[in-house]
Amino acid sequence: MKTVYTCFCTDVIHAGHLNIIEKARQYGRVVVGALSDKAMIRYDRFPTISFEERCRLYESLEGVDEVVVQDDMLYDDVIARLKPDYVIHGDNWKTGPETTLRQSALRALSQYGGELIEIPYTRSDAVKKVDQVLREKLAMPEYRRKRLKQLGKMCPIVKTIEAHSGLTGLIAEKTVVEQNGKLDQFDAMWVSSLCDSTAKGKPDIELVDMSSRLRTIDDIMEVTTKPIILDGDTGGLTEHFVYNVRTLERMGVSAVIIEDKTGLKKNSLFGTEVKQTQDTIENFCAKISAGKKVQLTDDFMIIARIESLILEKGMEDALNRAFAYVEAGADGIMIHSRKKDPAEIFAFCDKFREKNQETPIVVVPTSFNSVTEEELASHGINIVIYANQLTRSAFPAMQKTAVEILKNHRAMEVDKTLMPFKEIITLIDEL
Ligand code: SPV
Ligand code: MG
Repeated sequence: MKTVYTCFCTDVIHAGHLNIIEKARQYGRVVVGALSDKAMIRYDRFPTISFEERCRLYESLEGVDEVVVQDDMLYDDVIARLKPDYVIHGDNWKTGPETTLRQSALRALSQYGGELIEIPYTRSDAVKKVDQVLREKLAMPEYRRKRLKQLGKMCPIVKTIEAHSGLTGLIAEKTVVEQNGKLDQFDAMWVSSLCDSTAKGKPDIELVDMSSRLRTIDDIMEVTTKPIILDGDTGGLTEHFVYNVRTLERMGVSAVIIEDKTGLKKNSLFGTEVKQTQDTIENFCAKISAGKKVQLTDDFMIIARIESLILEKGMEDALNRAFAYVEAGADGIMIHSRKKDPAEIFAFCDKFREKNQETPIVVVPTSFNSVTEEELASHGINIVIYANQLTRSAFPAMQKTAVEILKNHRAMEVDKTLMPFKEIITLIDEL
């Protein structure tokens, strides 16, 4: 008996999947590959049910003879392992980023004379609706909030990019690259105090108040599904912080990072060039504990940011604080530095990891920007935040355009550097 292989990466079965099974049965024994969690998240399909539940769902379908794991979104390994006579897939992968998957299937099948069967993709309102409902579900607070913790378990390092508006949120949500035959994208979003303030033309000194920050978060949430880490500055007064924890948790924010400074906060990238005061360990621990106490779910994270290296207080102070903050209930540690060389960050992480292998470590490599994600992960770092690069790339582009229009008394000269609006609106979803 011949075998027919197909891969599913869905939490909900629709007519399109049933059609594939129906067609596959005509060729032989049907083997369905269940795409693993870590492959699904790179493929822009964040799972809303567990891998085991997905396997059970596929097994329960009439016409499916066996379910196996597909660990990689490329087909090379699974096809080499199973050597099916046929692979069956909808013809929708002939264009767009999925062509790379199609190529991998063809490559693997050609090794032994296997065949690819492509059937017309089922385009119906019902199928479209299932896809839409799945995406909408991911935007709901209860799904979005827990997604950061889930990602921590699924990927070697959670890649986070700054967003400060609906549009930058869409860039964080939808930018996908195909490289070396693999798809990649950002995992989470950082609502930076620096960029949120800058977008409003204000300095980064906790001047933009929480109501305004919440408005920014809501704008981003309206059009995205990825988890949000909020830059909570100092967290403000503990008496206020507890209310804000409740609000953020209810909205579906996944984490707030608060830094151990007090008084008038200035941006860390100024370091010791401006007057900044570090909070005492006791006060900051009390703030963390108070926040943890009011939290209602296990999903929300309060991450403690240590400014000792920024303020040149030394490694020992940084480490002492890290262990004290974890003891007080912090769900993660962010260690910051403004050195070009990541050596002090790595030294901190290596020392911290000698005693603590569990607590997530977050870094913001704005200054030490030559480090790769792989190097960061090898020192036990779990979350990397690209904290301001979108703002810094947009600002000079906008300024240059304004200058050119002024100089030329018309817009023709700049037009070649501009994206047509037709292209911009492809980012925006239509309901
Ligand atoms: C921010 O993005 O606002 C941050 C990170 O707090 S940093 O600017 O490096 O301090
Ligand atoms: Mg900040």
